Amino acid sequence: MPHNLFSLIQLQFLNQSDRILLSVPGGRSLTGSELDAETACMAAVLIDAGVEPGDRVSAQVEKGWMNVLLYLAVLRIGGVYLPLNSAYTESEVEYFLTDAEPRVHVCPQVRREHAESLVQSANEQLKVMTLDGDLGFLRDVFDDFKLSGRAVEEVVSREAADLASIIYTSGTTGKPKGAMISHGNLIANAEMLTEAWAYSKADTLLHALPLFHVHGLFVGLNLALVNGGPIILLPKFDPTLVLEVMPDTTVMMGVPTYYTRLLSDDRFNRVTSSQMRLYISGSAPLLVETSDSFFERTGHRILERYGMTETGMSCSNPLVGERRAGSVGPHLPGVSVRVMGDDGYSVAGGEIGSLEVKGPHVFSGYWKLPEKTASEFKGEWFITGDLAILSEDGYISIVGRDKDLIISGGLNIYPKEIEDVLNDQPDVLESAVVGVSHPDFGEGIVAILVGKKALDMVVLEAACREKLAGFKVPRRWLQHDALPRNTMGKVQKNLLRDNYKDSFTAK
Ligand code: MLC
Ligand code: AMP
Repeated sequence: MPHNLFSLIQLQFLNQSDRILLSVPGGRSLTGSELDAETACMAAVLIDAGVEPGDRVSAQVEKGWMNVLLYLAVLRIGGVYLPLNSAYTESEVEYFLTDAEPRVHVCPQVRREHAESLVQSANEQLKVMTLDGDLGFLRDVFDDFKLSGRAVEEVVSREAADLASIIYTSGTTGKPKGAMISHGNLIANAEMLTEAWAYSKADTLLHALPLFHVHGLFVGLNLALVNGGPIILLPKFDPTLVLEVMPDTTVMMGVPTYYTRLLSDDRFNRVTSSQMRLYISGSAPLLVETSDSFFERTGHRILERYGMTETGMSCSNPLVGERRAGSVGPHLPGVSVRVMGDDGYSVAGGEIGSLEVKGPHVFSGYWKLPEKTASEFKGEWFITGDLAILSEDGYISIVGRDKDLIISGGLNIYPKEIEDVLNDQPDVLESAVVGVSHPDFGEGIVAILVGKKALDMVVLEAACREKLAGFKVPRRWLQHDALPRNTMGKVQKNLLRDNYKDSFTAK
């Protein structure tokens, strides 16, 4: 059996050569044979740029069909795909390009100069290409290659353990870590989800998620591609566009914010959702209230699942059987889960403990960080950092986090990253960043600061914007004389969260 994920996807392209498998409303539609041929052409572009098996190719690009071709071509030639959130600032990107040392970085024209400046200082082998603009314009090279019939048809053979992707996730301490994800991990996860959700080529996926995180890339895109089901690829989550294409689709995946936004739109009703087979939610907790309102409005019970970058998907509510609101369901086929107490033993049903997972979908470690990797595994068990309860009948509920993490609109934000920027500002003595309930994003960010004098929050906000992606910038700013600390000297964030719990919800 071939271990390159692309080989499985290519089987579908070849078996359904005349069927449109990827379409962008108002843009291009590609059949199976076009996807195969154009991926081969993109593969030639990358090989021409010097990419060899095992080399990283990073991409901070706009979502679209070119982005899909780029991802598939990297897999095809045995490269390692490194997607970057389009909101990351230059200083955030600088870290990734220095740490991962990609051979090729694809970015927007406006970021080109900055990326090229890193060739001297950080990564001598880096070649920068853009999807828009002129110089080194990947699209132009691609079009030239297509016209002249240049393509690399070969699919590079890979072992299951060979890397397919590196995705950076931040952490409670230090810098972001690159999670190393193999072809075997991705294939195992796609197979589990196919079985659990009965996904098939009869499904059409409504794809509104970004392609730079696990949810949109490995859950959404991979699952549809491996099964040969058509994908309607939207540039982003826009309720008008989503409602327009919904009647032509059967499965939608989203973060809870997508579902609350749909519910607040009067155009969304039983008619728009009548063709739908399955709505799936994940990346952040889905409120019981949202699940119930959705059921009342559409007759569909959203299927909630749970996962993370390091593991892909681990748990899912069942397709057939009880989809329990407030729970992420039992473990997926082939996955083992356990809930551990502080004493190192698994806790009895109903008690809160630390969730650990094991299986063929679990990543192999953090890029260049063997010690960090070792500290997050107990043998083959990966410590997720989530707090959970396992019910007598095998359903997992995520009830909290053992990590200082905010999840806003499905995006993970580590307070430490923001606190580091704030603590570096001249008038700031110390800071604490917390997440509190937000009606749209689930959690919103509040910054509490202690200053040498009265602080100018506009200046602090600007400092954050310069260094951090917009979604990480706090939306409420407060100055305190001191931060509340316990006897160990640790900041009592629970008190701050409680004090400011109504920051975004107060009427
Ligand atoms: C954008 N903004 C956000 C935000 N997204 N603020 C907080 N949280 C977010 N998630 C801010 C921007 O900085 C900007 O503010 C303003 O909102 C408008 O930006 P936008 O891009 O136009 O926003 P919008 O299109 O409304 O995006 C919101 C969203 C999007 C919820 C649709 O964030 C989204 O698609 N989220 C999904 C993320 C995802 O794929 N998560 C999966 C991770 S994988 P300003 O002030 O800067 O201009 C994972 C594992 C698993 O977790 O289990 O799946
Ligand atoms: P990421 O690091 O971006 O992959 O995010 C993974 C984290 O998202 C997990 O560790 C959980 O904290 C959270 N998460 C994902 N799915 C769910 C869910 N259905 N319910 C609650 N939290 C979730």
